Amino acid sequence: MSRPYDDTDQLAINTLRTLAVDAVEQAKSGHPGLPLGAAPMAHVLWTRYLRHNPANPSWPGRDRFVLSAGHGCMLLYALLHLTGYDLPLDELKRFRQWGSLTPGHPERGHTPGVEATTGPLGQGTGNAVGMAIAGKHLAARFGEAAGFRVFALVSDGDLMEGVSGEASSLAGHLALDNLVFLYDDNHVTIDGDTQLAFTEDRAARYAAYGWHTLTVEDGNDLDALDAAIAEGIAHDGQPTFISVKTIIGYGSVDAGTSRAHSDARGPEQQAETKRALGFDPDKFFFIPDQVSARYREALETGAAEEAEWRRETARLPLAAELGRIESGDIPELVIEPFDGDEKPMATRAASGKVIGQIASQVPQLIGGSADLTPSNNTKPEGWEDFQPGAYAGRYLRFGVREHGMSAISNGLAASGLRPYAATFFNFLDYAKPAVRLSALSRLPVIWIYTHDSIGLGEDGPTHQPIEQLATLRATPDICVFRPADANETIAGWRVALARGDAPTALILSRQALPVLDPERYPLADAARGGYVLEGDPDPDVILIGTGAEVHLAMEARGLLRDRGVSSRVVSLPSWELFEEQPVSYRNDVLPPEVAARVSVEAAATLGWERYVGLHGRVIGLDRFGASAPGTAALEHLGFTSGRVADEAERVLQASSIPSGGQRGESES
Ligand SMILES: Cc1ncc(C[n+]2csc(CCOP(=O)(O)OP(=O)(O)O)c2C)c(N)n1
Repeated sequence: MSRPYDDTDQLAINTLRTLAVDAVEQAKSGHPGLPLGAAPMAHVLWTRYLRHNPANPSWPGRDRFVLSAGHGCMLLYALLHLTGYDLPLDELKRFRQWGSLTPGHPERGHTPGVEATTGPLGQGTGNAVGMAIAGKHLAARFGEAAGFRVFALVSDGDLMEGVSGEASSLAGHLALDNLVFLYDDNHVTIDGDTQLAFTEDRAARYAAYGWHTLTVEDGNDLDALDAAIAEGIAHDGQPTFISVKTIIGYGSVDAGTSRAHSDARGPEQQAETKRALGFDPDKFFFIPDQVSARYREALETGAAEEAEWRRETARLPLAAELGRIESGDIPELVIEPFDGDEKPMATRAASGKVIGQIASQVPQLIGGSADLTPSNNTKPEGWEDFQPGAYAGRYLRFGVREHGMSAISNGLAASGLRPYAATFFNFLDYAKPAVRLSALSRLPVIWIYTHDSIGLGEDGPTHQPIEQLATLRATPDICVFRPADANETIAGWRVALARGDAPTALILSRQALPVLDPERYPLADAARGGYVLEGDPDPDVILIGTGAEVHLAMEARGLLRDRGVSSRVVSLPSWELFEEQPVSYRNDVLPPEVAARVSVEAAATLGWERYVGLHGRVIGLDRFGASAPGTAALEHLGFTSGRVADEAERVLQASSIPSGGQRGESES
């Protein structure tokens, strides 16, 4: 410890507290309890240990601070304002208001200095683990100076959520000693005391995960907090978990009770709390000069630390490659197309081959699978596993932890790497909260979901996705791409890597699919989301498919031709990309005057009306699948070219009678 803690530190802590109280009162909503209890640990960390430069929030060498208990965000906003980030006091006064930089929970990319979007409890723990992996990885690949440390403030709610167990277990296994959790152990959640539902020994749980554990008995004891944080940072070979015993709502009349957790407590309590903390109740958003000066020291120390870091990293042998990673730029990709005379190939297998080709081309690529590596085809030859003592490895063994994997991947992406993370499509349900946050935070994670339909076969309805495509398509800001063959898979990977500011989900088949001849079909147009694969310029009927079902549409076209019906096959691997195209292009692909349309996709029908229109038919699946060989499951559930052709003829007949939309039956 350099300088003893003094009255200014105490005043600074109470400034954090009163800013939170005033902001919550002004907004008439929010969560004052956590800031009041946890302000001392945050103060010690931010003034003595956190390496950051408020003038440059994106300095790659900075330490990361994740407020996993995002509801306590006024604590973070106060720290960001006071230490000199571009967050004026007026923004604190506009806490939770339309258009402010201080939303109700922290949003990465919205507020300078916010590292992770948190609020859904538990997510921040996984993000922090992902960041710690990134820090270890960069240090091992490029030299110590390229790494960084990660601190997370976590609450009871964070630790109750399963995702924290998944992520923390992996962090312990990986011995991430650049990671420190500060646990706000205040024994209170919304319903009351943690005795109601959360009584395990948290420190013992973390010790069992392989973490170094420490306890601070009094969350207001600055020396004890300082010593614990210093020990956590210095401790080698394990992440550190510090239980800090705090009092929720410290200083307020509701201190120590669940009443202090949230909500404005009214002007009287506001005044009383401020008085108890030694502040004038009639001064609002008051920041004493000496407090301001103390926090603003971060600007000077931060600038010096960043300058030193720049000198050190410039001397690293692979400084140029590190610079490329930090720039976020992706090089021009060289990917060999698949030949038309190639044997049928599952798109998951094609994806594996693409990863094999790009692994050495994209320095920021890192990835893995939730224990399905041989099925997801995600490990490129030559990549080592990321393991303790082998942190330069780029292949991540996430274990059977889909949710943890996904929250961790968000942390990797937030650290400037380009992660991919894989599992069976159906297990998106185990990962969804983090996938949603990748979209909300605009993190360019590449989600790889294989075994994309009932076509996966024998594993049966427990493993066969139905509603997952609709779920993802309904999620804003994520690009969903379901390629029809190996060459469309290349297009999908190109799209995913080019999207540097949003996630992409590649939806891949387990079963082998014919490889379309790139000499014959305009397969690169798949990157536009939808295109005419083949067919007549002036068709009677349009057949639209995605993924494996595109091949059914192609076969159906042959059947229709034999019956004297002209048709066009449109492959529509990505609704989102197609919607981004100019209307003229979309009208070329799906001419408005052709009302006779049939879509075919082995998934929930929801939403397809937008492409087939009122007179079209949607061939899909609004029931669960069944255990059988994939070809049998598809056939029994109505996915045959004969069915597609029949529906097309029916639609043609019906389209001459304007009788409203009709949905195809799910089963034949
Ligand atoms: C996934 C999720 N479930 C529920 C909530 C609603 N919620 C907000 S805070 C909270 C619990 C608060 O307890 P704790 O985490 O200990 O925070 P503290 O009361 O100490 O501020 C809950 C259930 C949430 N934010 N995220």
